[in-house]
Amino acid sequence: MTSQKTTKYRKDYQAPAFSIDKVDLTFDIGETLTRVHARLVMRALGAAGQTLRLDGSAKLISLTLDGERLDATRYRQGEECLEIDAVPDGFILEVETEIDPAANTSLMGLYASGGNLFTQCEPEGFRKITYSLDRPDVMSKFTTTIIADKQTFPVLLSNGNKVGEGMTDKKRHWVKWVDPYKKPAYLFALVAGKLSALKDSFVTRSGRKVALEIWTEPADLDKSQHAMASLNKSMRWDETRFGLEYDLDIYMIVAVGDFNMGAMENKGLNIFNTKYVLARQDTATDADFDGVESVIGHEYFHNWTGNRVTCRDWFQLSLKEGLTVFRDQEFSADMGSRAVKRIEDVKALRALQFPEDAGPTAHPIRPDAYIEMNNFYTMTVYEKGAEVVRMYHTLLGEEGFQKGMALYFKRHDGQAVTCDDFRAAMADANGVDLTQFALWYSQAGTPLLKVALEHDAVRAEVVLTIEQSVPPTPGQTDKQPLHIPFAMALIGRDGKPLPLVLEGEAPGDGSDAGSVSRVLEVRRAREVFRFGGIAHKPVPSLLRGFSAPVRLDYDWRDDELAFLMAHDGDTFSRWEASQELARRILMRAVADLAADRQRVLSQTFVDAVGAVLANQRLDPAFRALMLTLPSEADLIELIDAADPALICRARLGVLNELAQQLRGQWREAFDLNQTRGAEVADAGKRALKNVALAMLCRLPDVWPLEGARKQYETADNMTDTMGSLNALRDRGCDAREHCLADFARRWQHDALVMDKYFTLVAASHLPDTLAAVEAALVHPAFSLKNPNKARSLLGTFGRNVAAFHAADGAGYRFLADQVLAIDAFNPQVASRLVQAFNRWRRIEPVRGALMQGELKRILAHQGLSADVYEIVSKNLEA
Ligand code: B3K
Ligand code: ZN
Repeated sequence: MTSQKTTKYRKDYQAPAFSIDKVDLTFDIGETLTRVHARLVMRALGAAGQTLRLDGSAKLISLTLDGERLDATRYRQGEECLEIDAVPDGFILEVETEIDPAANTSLMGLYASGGNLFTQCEPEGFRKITYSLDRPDVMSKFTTTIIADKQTFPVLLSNGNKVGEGMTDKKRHWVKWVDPYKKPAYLFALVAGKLSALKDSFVTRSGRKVALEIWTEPADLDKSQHAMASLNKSMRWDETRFGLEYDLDIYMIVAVGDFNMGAMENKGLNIFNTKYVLARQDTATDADFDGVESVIGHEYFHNWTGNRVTCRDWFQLSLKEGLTVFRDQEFSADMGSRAVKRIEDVKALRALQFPEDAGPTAHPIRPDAYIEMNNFYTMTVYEKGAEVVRMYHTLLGEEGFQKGMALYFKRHDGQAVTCDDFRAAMADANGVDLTQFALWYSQAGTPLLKVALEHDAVRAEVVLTIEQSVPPTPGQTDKQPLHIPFAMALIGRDGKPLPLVLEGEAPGDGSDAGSVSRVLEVRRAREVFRFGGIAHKPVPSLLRGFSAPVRLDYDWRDDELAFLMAHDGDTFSRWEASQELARRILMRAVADLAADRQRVLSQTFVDAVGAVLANQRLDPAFRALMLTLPSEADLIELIDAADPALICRARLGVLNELAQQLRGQWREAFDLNQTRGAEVADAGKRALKNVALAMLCRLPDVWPLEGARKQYETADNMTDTMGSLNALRDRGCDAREHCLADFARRWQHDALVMDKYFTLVAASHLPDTLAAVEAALVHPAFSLKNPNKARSLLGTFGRNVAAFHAADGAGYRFLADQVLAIDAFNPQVASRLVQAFNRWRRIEPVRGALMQGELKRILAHQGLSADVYEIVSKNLEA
């Protein structure tokens, strides 16, 4: 664990003083300890006779320079480094270290899980294995030899191609791997253990045959087919859409149950959280299947955007992550419903990235400073980063964007580069000026667009005024106007979009004049667009497709939103109208409850929801999204000094009334969307049916609860199983107790399904949820040491607005205790969990003070990790 709490700054970047052309590693895996021998072929890049400064924290056994053993007088060791003075221009350094993978609870470097060994090196895990230059701009050719007992570790894997294997004695065997591509140390990987493989092959478009292997625990092999199918699709898609082909003879994926994040793109040897590999109809929901496909895609796409071209330094992380998320989003959009995918992505961005951008840890997609890099694998770097890449695509079009990609690879293949290099490739390939666009990389905070529309009936003109502002964020007060693509349309009385001709344009003059949907380029703080030839006041459809990661402020009337819900031809904006209307209804309900006012639910709203429910022509998956109301957490972001209890009650009141008033239609939607099996084509029906079931279970009747129980008992797929359990989750009733207990018993030996069980326990709004979560901590299937378990139970609890924000502060106290317990062995996981406190300043003052108190208690804790320290201290800064 690092205890160093020093800040690193982007402006301090210095090119490496040495290169490592070759790294030869030998891992001698013993019963408990592992010996690592590293042979580094190094070269000074600057003046001769410099001091060599290596990154490393493993136990050093010996150090040899050009064959001469160095005694302790010849080098100095610091906390995470080692210095050797006056090294020659070119030399060979041999480093011997000893590590204890079973004792490694941080899951960084080489660690044990279920008796097998795995690595995780990004961003700075390689230094826990040996001493070297552990920075992404030092790229080397790696060979890896692994020696281990053949019985205990029959499978020995590393990056690249296998070039040899044999026995060292009667019991121990060795395998040697060579990776022909230069790579930074963070892409190094090793796996050793008892694993089984699902094998397949892929023929690239130039005709090369690539072996595909997915390695899992033997018992899980029957759950890896979907991952293999997803890998095949990913490889084909990258060839057809981006023209990118795989470059090694083998591609391996290994699934491990103990993993700090989703997956890791190590060259030729991806290591995955089991959550994103294993999926079978009875154990995984439709959403899980989609998650596997998208993460398999994501890691595969990194082979070009991340591995062939990597980051110069970790401040540039979004260079590979924003781009690769954009690519995986496009992949999923091309494989399934583009409309649904876009809505899901924007939902996630708003639920998780917008609060980050408005909170104490706000940072630009290319941060300027960090204490612990692991804290910067954020929604901002990833998801806002992907939105920034998407804006290039919106501004340049698919063809222009692909020209930019081609130039990027032509210039930078085999290099470690910066976000500016990417932007330059996009600009140069298209001959456009993207200077102002650079601000998206340097400014934090979600921009606000205030839009006003005026209609002049005499001149038959619409004047659209757009004012942009970027809110202040920690350390950044002065913000500049951004370059924003703003897609829009004007919808006429008949529900059809009007041809758009801007002042000074004529159809056919080479502009977009006359098209019914346009992308306006907003650059100044205030922009005015005049559209001619519009006789009647239209309803504007704004920020279509969510063309920029901004907040939008436009004063639609309720009936205009209902109109857009029925007529907007842009599926994103159509969905957005439903959310905007619901947000208004919910906000009013909160205000009414606070003021003790009675109000009946708006008929406009009820009718608009009813119309969606009844519209059989709409994709059921899309309808399910339109019928899902903004969450309690969404409302906390919209209300100052938010009272969580009031928000929960108000939202519940609206939902209950909606359930009641449309009960016949919910029933019909439930009945009409029954399916059997788990056909992908029926996923939308399952989603809609389960939304309807959850609504029905809000009625004060018994039959829906019995209906949910029946669905649980007869379900032949996990989506429907979870649909019934979710519907029962907040209802204290026999059906709930029966189904939950049965679920936990039936799946006690399946770790991933048990994660779902712990999620259900922690997400409940029933009053005894904290007690249930405390009980779950000692459930035999639970382990605080396993990140998936900690996230399922405690991560979910931290997002449970009702339980976490209990008025007496018990939820806060509980979570703070758990964070401290986890921090002692896995700072990365603790640092994620503690972020449940990030929004404490938005909560009403009494609870806010309780949250602040817990943060102070955490900060005062002895031996706090740098990870948690960085987050908590930012939370407490003025
Ligand atoms: N690049 C890895 C993330 C590594 C996180 C280190 N804390 C997974 C990914 O984004 O594909
Ligand atoms: Zn990634």
